[in-house]
Amino acid sequence: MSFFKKIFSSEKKETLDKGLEKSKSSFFSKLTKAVAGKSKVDDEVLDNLEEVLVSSDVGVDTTLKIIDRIEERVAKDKYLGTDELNKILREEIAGLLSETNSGEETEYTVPANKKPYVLMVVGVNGVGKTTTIGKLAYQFNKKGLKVVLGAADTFRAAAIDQLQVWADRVGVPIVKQNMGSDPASVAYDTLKSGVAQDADVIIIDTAGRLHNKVNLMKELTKVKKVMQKVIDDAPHDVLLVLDGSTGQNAFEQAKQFTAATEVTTLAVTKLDGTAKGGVVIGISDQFQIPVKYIGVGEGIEDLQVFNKYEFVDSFFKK
Ligand SMILES: Nc1nc2c(ncn2[C@@H]2O[C@H](COP(=O)(O)OP(=O)(O)OP(=O)(O)O)[C@@H](O)[C@H]2O)c(=O)[nH]1
Ligand SMILES: [Mg+2]
Repeated sequence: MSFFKKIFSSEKKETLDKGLEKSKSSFFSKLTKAVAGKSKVDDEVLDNLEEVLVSSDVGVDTTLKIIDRIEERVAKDKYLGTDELNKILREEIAGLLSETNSGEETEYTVPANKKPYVLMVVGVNGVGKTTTIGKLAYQFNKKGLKVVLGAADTFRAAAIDQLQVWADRVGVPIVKQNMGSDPASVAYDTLKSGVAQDADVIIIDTAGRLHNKVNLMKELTKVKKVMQKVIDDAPHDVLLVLDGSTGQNAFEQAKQFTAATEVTTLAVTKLDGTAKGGVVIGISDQFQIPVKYIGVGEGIEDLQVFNKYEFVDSFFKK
C-alpha cells in the first residue's frame, strides 16, 4: 500500500516506537488471545477484535467503524486468515484516518503570514501544558525562530517558576508577573513585548483548573480578547493539551473543552508509559480538530509532530 511508503526520519520513528511500546505490547497480547486457535477471520474473531480495540482505548465509535471496514473486507475476500489480521487492521485504520485532517504534517511549522504567530495553550491541570510549551519552544528555537513565552498561569507561583525553568533551558525570553495577577494582563504584556522584540512565535501558558468551571472558560475568553488589543487576529491557534494516559477521560475532556471554548489544535501527551495509546486513533477520527502534537516522554526532545501514517505504522508493527 502506497500509504506506508513515506520515508520517516529513523530517529523520530525510533522514539515513537519506543514511546508506544506499552500500548503495542498490550495490544498485541490481546490480539493474540483474540485469534487463538482460529485460522480464519469469522464473526467470533470480529467480536473479539471489537473488544480488543475498545479495551485499547480506541473508543466505541471508531472501533465500530473499523470493524465495519473489516467486515466488508471479509465479505469481499471470502477468506481472510487471522495471520493477516494485523496487516489488514493497519491498512483499514490508516484508510479510516486518511479521511480526517489529523496528522497531515511532519514538521514544526508556523503560518508564514503571521508574525508574530500567537499560540495559546489550554487544558486541565497536570495534562502537560507547560512541558509541551517548553518542548515546542525548543523546536521552534532550533529552527531559528525567535520565541517569547508568556506565563499567564498566575494561579500558582510554581507554575510561573516552571515556565521560567523551561525558558532558561531553551534560552528564550519569558514575560511574567507575580502570582495572582491578572492572566489577561500577562498575555497583553507578552504580546507587546513579542512585537517589540520582533518575535516569530509567542506561546501563552494558561491555568488548568477544572474544565467544567464556568469561570475558567470566562477567563480564557478574556485572555483572548485582551490579546486582540495588540494583535487583532490573536491567538492564531488555541492548542488543547490532553493527557493520553487517561484514555477515555481525555476524550471527555476534549468534548467538554471544545464545546466551551474555541480550540483549533490538539496535543496528546504521556503516550509513553501507558497502554492507552490507542486513544490517539479515536481522537483523530472523532474530532474535527486535528491532533498536531504527541508527547512521548518528559525530555525536551520528547514531543513529536503527529503524523498518522507514522503512528499507525508504529502502533501496528511488532
Ligand atoms: N511521561 C511523560 N510525562 C509528561 C509528558 N508531558 C508532560 N509530562 C509530565 O506531566 C507532569 C505535568 O506536566 P505539566 O507540564 O506541569 O502540566 P500542566 O498542564 O502545565 O499542569 P498545571 O500547570 O498544573 O495545570 C510533569 O511531571 C511532566 O513532566 C509526556 O509526554 N510524557
Ligand atoms: Mg502548567
